[in-house]
Amino acid sequence: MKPRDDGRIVKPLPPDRFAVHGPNAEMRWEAMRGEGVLVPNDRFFVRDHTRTPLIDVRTWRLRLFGDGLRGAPPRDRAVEFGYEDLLAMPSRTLDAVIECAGNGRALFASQQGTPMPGIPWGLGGVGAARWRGVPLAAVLERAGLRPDAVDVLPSGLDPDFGLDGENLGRVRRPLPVGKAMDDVLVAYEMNGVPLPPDHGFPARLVVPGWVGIASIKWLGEIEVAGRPLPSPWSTRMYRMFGPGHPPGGGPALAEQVTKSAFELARDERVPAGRTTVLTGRSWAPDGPVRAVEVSVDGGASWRTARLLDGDTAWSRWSLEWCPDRTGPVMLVARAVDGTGARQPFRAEPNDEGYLFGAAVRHRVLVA
Ligand SMILES: Nc1nc2c(c(=O)[nH]1)N[C@H]1C(S)=C(S)[C@@H](COP(=O)(O)O)O[C@H]1N2
Ligand SMILES: [Mo]
Repeated sequence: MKPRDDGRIVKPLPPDRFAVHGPNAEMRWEAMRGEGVLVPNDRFFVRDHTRTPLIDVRTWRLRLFGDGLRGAPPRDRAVEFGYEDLLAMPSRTLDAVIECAGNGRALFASQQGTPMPGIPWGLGGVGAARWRGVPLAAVLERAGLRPDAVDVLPSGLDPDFGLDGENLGRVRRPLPVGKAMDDVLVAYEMNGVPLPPDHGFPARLVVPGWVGIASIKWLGEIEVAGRPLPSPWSTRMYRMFGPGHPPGGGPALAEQVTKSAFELARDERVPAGRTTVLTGRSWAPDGPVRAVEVSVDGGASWRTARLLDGDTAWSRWSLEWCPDRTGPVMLVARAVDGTGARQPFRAEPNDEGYLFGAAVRHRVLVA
């Protein structure tokens, strides 16, 4: 497949399914109405730092090196896995959400009056898919993981990333060995087909519950070390900076925050005097949400939505609503996570606009 002439994403991006921001494409939530739990590949959001590379699987290798492996192989004598090697290892299937740390960033402006720089994601920088692959733990063990290893540093095969005129090199971000050995997958399938180019073909990490940048696509190398392996994606980016945060910035972001989204277009028309079934989805970093509450009066009163799913990657919900008056209405949805915590009214501001976790306000027009 050839890349589109006008874009850096390979797959088609029809405007009824995606809002495009440079080399990134946001899922339109209204396109998920009536869909199953998982987001079809033709609707899944794309976040590319530069562009989608087209990788020849015959020459592709996943290479592991560093002093966190037995024998401390240097980069030029890395332990190698080919595509067929991965396919031959015992596989695991995992339904998981991948979500950009900046998902919801535009709501800092529209809902809290504090615009933040960066990709102006609405709430569509997220998706749930069925991933199949090999546990990262199995790959690390086969490569000879030492018990004193501390960090693994996966990096992608997409072009180097430049920021403010500086070349920061390959997109890469460290994972502590504890998380790497827990539930991380080296995925080669997405929803039953080989990973599409835009989502990391031939192999990517899937790091459940964590900010999307941890789930490195087009995996090429993994350094393993007995010391921390910082990268610009864990030091300069993907930390909380600004008032209310430690002077040099907070710790590297790891877990996401709980969110909810309506499967509605912005300013969608809703008929007056008839029952409409409002639908949406909620998700939390460490398991299913306990409840979802919806307000049809801007947050003055709340009703409990019906949860459609049990223990799934995210939870679909619905609520019947019969608006009796015409005019704009502010709908609000908030989830209660497994610990009993409710999404707050206000998200914690930070200079990069990460982790917008406040209850979403969604305007519709009753006509
Ligand atoms: N190599 C590489 N991996 C990457 C990225 C990238 O640009 N290059 N983007 C990251 C970010 S910021 C996110 S949110 C997710 C998005 O995954 P998706 O495009 O499959 O939805 O991939 C992550 N992995
Ligand atoms: Mo992201």
